[in-house]
Amino acid sequence: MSIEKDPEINESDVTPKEVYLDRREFMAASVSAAAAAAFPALTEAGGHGGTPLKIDKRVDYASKEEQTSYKSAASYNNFYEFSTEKEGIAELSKDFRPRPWTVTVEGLVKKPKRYDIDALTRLFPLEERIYRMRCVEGWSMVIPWVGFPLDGLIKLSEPESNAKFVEFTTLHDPSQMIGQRREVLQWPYVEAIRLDEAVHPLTILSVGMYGEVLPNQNGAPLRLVVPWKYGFKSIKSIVKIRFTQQMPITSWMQAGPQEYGFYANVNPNVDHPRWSQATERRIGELLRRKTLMFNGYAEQVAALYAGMDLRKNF
Ligand SMILES: Nc1nc2c(c(=O)[nH]1)N[C@H]1C(S)=C(S)[C@@H](COP(=O)(O)O)O[C@H]1N2
Ligand SMILES: [Mo]
Repeated sequence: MSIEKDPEINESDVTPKEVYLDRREFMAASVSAAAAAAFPALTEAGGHGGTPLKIDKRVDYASKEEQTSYKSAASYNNFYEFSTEKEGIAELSKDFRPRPWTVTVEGLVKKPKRYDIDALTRLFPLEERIYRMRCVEGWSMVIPWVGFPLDGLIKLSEPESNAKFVEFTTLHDPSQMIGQRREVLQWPYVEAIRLDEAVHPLTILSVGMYGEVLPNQNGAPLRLVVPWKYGFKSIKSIVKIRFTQQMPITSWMQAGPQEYGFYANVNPNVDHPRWSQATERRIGELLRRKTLMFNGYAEQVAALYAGMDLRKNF
């Protein structure tokens, strides 16, 4: 259906909607009708309101386990920059501005560069990756992320031979992120992984989920996803990626070194000092499940830690 005004059509042929909607409402209706026409599959399947992304490849890395509902993934969040209350973050982040946005790649690389987020995204084919995600607090979800392997950006950046770690930094802007007005963590939020973890094919930079651009509460416009590690490694709203020789001090190591180690690999055999990590509550399920070694990705990643004592390197 077209609700555009056609000069060939006289007033009596115009859809009645236009008659009773005021001009602003009418424009809004036209825009959503145009969006529906452009993306019929999404709206028929029940779209979520985010901008749909063009996806080149889809792979399920979660053994066909049921996906967490979009509603849960978008309304039960950890994002201390806004609040420590998981249910409050969607609302508190609704006016956050993820564009314009730049991401700086710096440190021990031959090709340091500042990227516009959309230019960066266009450099890589987008993939949908369905991953299990496990929070250190004991809950888990299955999320269809949209993104690209971090390895692609690392190759473009040409790390120096002495680069051993990759450090990520979240935006620091207390005017937009009201949780940053209190020192609940050291701001800005910093996370880091080893370079060999960063180039691992399971490690992605995500720009979307459920086929759409990332909602603010999930880390728009760019977040890391490392599915075999506790959720806090998957840093949100990244503005800087820095290559270093020394192991960086991350925000969580700084906040509680006995509780949050650098590696943070999901490990049911190594308890958090204050609780067991043997089981988890999958959001949407009643009974707890057993937590899997490396969150179920042991086959792909265990070799990265060969010979390491995972109790010491937690
Ligand atoms: N910048 C930033 N990134 C962050 C966090 C945070 O507080 N700030 N929380 C982490 C934690 S503890 C988890 S479990 C995941 C939650 O991601 P989700 O809200 O998309 O499920 O984000 C991680 N990334
Ligand atoms: Mo978490």
